[in-house]
Amino acid sequence: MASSDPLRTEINFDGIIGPSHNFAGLSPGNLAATRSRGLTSNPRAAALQGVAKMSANLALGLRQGILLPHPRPDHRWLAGLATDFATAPAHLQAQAMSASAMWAANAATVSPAPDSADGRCHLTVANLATLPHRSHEWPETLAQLRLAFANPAFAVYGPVPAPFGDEGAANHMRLAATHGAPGIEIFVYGVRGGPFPARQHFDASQAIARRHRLDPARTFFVQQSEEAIAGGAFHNDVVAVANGKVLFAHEQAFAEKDIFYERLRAAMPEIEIVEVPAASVTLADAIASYLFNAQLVTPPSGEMTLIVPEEARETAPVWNWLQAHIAGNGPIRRLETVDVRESMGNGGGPACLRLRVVADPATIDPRFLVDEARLDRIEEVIAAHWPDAIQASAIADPALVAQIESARRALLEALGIVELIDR
Ligand code: SUG
Repeated sequence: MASSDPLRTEINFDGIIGPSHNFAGLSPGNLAATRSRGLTSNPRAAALQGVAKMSANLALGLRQGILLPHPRPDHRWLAGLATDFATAPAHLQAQAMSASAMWAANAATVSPAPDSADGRCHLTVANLATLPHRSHEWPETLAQLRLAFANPAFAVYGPVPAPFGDEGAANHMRLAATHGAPGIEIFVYGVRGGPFPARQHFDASQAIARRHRLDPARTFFVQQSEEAIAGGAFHNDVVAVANGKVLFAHEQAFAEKDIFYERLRAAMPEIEIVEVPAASVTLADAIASYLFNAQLVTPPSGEMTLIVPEEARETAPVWNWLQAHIAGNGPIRRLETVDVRESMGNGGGPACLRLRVVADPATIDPRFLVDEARLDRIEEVIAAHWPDAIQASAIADPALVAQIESARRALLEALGIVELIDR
């Protein structure tokens, strides 16, 4: 196992919110997306909100990367179904148009180099096999990962085979003294979710841990509670998040949590488990506000910071709990709020929009890293090309499709990532 490396830092890769962002209500068990079904979306505003979040993260001193919108509609996927966009039935049109690749936490599971027996950073693209509109993301995601992480410091893998559902980093947490030190990796899987699907399967999580050559003594598998999934926590990152030696979770996040916490404490005595009791914040309020779908980060100042959506401020019990924690002696020292309302309308908070990779930035294709100047350029392209609004009933409009396709092309050209244009 590799030892701690000061060159390794955490980079958040945010999915740029694509020009086809719309509210088709394609995710059963995702209460926000179901509520938004049929509403008019605002792709331009959505993407600008995403850029503003990245810009705020840069201002905190964090490293920032990007993943790119996928080609939509996905003609290749439709061809595999022996149809095309103009003649496909409405449900396939909607599934082919989804901008769901924006939620980069579902792009892959990442095991940083210090955790792996071979000293490389391992990434397994998520198969997202449970829901049709997400099941066709992986080939394009894999192409992007293979470009961004082409350096031999990385090992990039194809998906775990279906039917073993895998939704990537949204169901994976890492605890480590510092980012560059060997960590503990936690895989959270679902078995039952009341009326809703359990999207992360145990066998998929186990396959990834084997593939990434993780130390079994430092790898944990824990079941997400049925009540959490049934309550709308379709991914673990809706009810828990980890950073450094802190695990921040809702009391009802895990099945058999006492045994889990005991085993974690034995493996990492310095762990700080910050549990929010249901008596202070109900599961329903935690899910509605996305309190835990926050970015828990350590900026260079060392002050552990929780980046929550505006909705957390607007939910009184959640905001009260956060204020009390900050006023007390807890490990989270600072709060930041971000406005990602358009993404939230589809159940995607600040943490859903990013994939964390611990690596030496010098080993990453620089076209996938951003500074303020590059974000300005991205903002210009979005302002000039992204549709202002999409009515859920009008996603098959040929003029809209043409605008969405040329918008993506304009972005890839501006960023010089031309390999992806006609992949
Ligand atoms: O898979 N929503 C996404 C939200 C993903 C959030 N990601 C994390 N929790 N990490 C999902 O349910 C709705 C899109 C639609 O209905 O068009 C959607 O796919």
